[in-house]
Amino acid sequence: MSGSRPHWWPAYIGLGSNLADPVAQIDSAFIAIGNLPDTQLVLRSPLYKSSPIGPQDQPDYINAAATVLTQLSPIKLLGKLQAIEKSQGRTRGADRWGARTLDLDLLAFGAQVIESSELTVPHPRIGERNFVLLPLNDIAPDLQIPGGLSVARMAAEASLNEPNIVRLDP
Ligand code: A4P
Ligand code: MG
Repeated sequence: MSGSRPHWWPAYIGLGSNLADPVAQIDSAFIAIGNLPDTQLVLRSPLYKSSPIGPQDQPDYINAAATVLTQLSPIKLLGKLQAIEKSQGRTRGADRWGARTLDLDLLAFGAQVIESSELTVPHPRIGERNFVLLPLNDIAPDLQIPGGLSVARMAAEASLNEPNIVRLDP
């Protein structure tokens, strides 16, 4: 029966790093995401370099985005992403928005809206952040953020200067 077939959900992941060779951290994270069980890495965006939002006494970030298809539940996928962060040396300090080797945010999961103590989807700060919107727009411009606009519309309305951002890949 088709009802018992596992469902493949499209999910969108934001990647960020500003410690310990950020370009290598993002490359490793793409590989790790591609190796997740019951998950296919479909698209990876170009890399962007951006000045930090939050505390300014930290290095510039490398940011990117990924599209996956997954049979995992949102909370299982979040757990797997946190395990990748941990395996790449992420420690969680008291510093909000402080420097980190790897940050993996679940930006959107199909058309689902989730508000639990562990997970908020869509990620609440997508629309405020050019370092999320520009790479996401490269791979999913037509994605409709539940409760919001398309990624292309949001990217067109995003500030290109706050923070300063430049695409590294062609
Ligand atoms: N959590 C809830 N919803 C989600 C979600 N959709 N995706 C919970 C991921 N996690 C989610 O996350 C804290 C808790 O959020 C998790 O335990 C999870 O249960 P965290 O990764 O430990 O904390 P964080 O990343 O420091 O917090 P936050 O608010 O997610 O930070 P952001 O928004 O990711 O900002 N500047 C530039 N230029 N580029 C950056 O990438 N990143 C940050 C971090 C600051 N400034 C930056 C950048
Ligand atoms: Mg995070």
